[in-house]
Amino acid sequence: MSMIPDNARRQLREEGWCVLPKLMNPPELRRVNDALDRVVGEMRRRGASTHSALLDPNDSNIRVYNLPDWDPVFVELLRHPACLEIVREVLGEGVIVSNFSGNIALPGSRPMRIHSDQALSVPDPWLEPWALNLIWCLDDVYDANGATRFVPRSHKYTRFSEVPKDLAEQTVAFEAPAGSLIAMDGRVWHTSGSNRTESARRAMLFGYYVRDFVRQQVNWDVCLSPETQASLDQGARELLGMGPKANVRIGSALSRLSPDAELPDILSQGARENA
Ligand SMILES: O=C(O)CCC(=O)C(=O)O
Repeated sequence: MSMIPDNARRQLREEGWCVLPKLMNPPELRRVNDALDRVVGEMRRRGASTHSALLDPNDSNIRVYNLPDWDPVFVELLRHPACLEIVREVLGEGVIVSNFSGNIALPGSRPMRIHSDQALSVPDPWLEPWALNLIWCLDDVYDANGATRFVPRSHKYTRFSEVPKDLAEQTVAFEAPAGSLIAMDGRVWHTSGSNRTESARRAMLFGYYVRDFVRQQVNWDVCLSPETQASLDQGARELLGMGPKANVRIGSALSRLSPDAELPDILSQGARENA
């Protein structure tokens, strides 16, 4: 049975986003939050910076990269059945994880620059979704605590020249209870909000999935430790796009010498798949 209600599916297609509320139950949410707290504690213990000065105006944003290397729970999140269902529906069967990182916006945090993630990975024109963000809310997220801000329907912009200069002024904040998953078309223009609260944390995890011919932001073969790599099963390795082979799936029927498939069949099959 589908985990994605029809109205959410329609909203994702037409508006570029949808929220699947409370996909994690309280113990699951606690487990993920505990893991994230451990990561931040360990980064501090090692003296690693949690401030990305290239992205964030001040150090009230705590950035955590390479999540699958820190705890198996993050690999489980990437493979959550709802995530796999929705990425396959939007991007098709050939999907890999380009990046998985966390951004904890503490009081005083300020917005980064507005962008679409597909525009970070793929030159224009952006005619189809080649990327999808699946964002886990580890706290209630809302305007005042700096929830991600986005421009509804901005996935319709196909070129840099179409993107309005005042786009940052058209954003609205996501609102979702802790444990929810936000699905956002990779072409949606968005930014982080300002956390204007006294004490409310806003932690969100950003799973960035792409079609498997798009080069990943992270090379997992290099970034995951040998121990993590050894712990991954074949399904996880494939989802992370790991191993000696990279971009060989799409044209495989075309190049393979096979007595069962003649060129005209392959050409019409390819035309159907690309339609
Ligand atoms: O933290 C957020 O709300 C947005 C983060 C983001 O868009 C990014 O890191 O690219």
